[in-house]
Amino acid sequence: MDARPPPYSSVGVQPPAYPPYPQGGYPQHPQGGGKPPSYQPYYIPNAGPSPPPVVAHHSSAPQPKRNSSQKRCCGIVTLLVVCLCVAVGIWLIVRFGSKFFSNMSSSNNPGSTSTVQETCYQSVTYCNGIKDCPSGSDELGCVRFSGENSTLQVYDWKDQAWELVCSNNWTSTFSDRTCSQVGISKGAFYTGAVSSSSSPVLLVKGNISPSTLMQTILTPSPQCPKGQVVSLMCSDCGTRKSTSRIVGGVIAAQGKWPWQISLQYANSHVCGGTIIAPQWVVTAAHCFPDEYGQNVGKWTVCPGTINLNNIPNKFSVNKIILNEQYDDKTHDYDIALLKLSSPVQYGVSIQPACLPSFDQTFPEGTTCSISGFGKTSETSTTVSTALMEASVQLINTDMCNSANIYSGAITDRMLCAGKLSGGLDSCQGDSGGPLVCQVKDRWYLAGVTSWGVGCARKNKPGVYSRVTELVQWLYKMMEAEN
Ligand code: 4AZ
Repeated sequence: MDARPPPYSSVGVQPPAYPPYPQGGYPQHPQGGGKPPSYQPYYIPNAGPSPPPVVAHHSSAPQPKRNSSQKRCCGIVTLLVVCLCVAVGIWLIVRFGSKFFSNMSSSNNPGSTSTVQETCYQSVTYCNGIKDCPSGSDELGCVRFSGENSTLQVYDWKDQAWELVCSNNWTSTFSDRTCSQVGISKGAFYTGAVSSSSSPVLLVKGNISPSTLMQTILTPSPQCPKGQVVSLMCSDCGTRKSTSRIVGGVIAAQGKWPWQISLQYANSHVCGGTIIAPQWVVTAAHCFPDEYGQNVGKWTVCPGTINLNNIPNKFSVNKIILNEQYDDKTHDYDIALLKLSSPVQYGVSIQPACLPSFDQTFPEGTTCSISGFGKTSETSTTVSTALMEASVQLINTDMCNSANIYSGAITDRMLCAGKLSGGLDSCQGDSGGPLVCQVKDRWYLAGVTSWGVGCARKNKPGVYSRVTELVQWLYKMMEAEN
């Protein structure tokens, strides 16, 4: 977290905090409707204490080994036969090779990076309760939450549209089942009914068991009989349970940002992250570069700490799920989800942040907060041992894309925040950490610290992954792990 005057030296785009900063220095469902998207994550499963280091990256099917020992053949017939065999071999590899090899890597190599690639060649009906694709990905991501009331929407396969759900006959069992469907299994936190004249809507029609998919027990209806729809929150998120006062300055008080974690590799802080559920942490995809980032067993998550020299809790990581669309050149889709080996216990120092609704807006100019253990100046060689915080303002994307700022590099999955005059920003080591905005009495994860040119420079604000654009991916991944 950099809160000093902008530097005069010139360094290029900050690379991710790699190699990790040892604490002492270096050694889609379309949002508005249409079909649900098919998300295909990279999975990095935990295979025990020391998974083998890995190699394969996205859809990199192992290349067939070339046979260099080609013997000299005398007869022209033998030569022709060999040529024919080679041609057939090449054709077979091109036609079936990548599928064959990618299947091998996902099923036979626990602990290695397996690309869960699923392609359904047959026609697929999304969200009708019937798993058309082998892993059932066509039935994932069929539930979402809308607006500040967090009204429930379910994708209706008949109308091929997202629809609100009437509160008639809705019970807490339905709420719990819905939350567990999106991967948050401790039971729903809040269910309410809000007025809506929306049309068409969905009505509860059937009974429910623990494995029922919500999309199978709802039926379209022109309107809600009582004009009320379900509003649902799956956790009591984004609030502080601490009574301690803020002391001022930029060092954060215990319990002020209870969703902040330190993500560590071999016990050194590398990135920040945000608790969103007892077993789930959101961070940045760029925290996991190929070379060693995929050694799941070396990563730990430290929640409830404001000082890296005093770590009260450490959790091992069970699975690292990188957004499959993450692009390390453009920083687009810079988001990852970590599944912890065991759930964290909420308390004064550990709380989840709220995930925003997919259509929640955080208007430009809103003052939000960033926190992290990142460098306190661009030229520093170490991260901060104390958790730092700063208030930043959300910056309009068109403005951020202007020629003197980031000239077009800001995609729809990004959000600029900071101070255009410089002096206040996130920095290396803050990556993956939270940009949270308070709405009423709750803090929402609006952004994930991602990149920027330098730190705290004039006209080079921090760039954050825009969570509203990625929240359906998060739910879908958690659902798939359920
Ligand atoms: C980084 O490399 C990083 N000034 C994070 C944030 C910013 C720059 C770099 C924004 O982790």
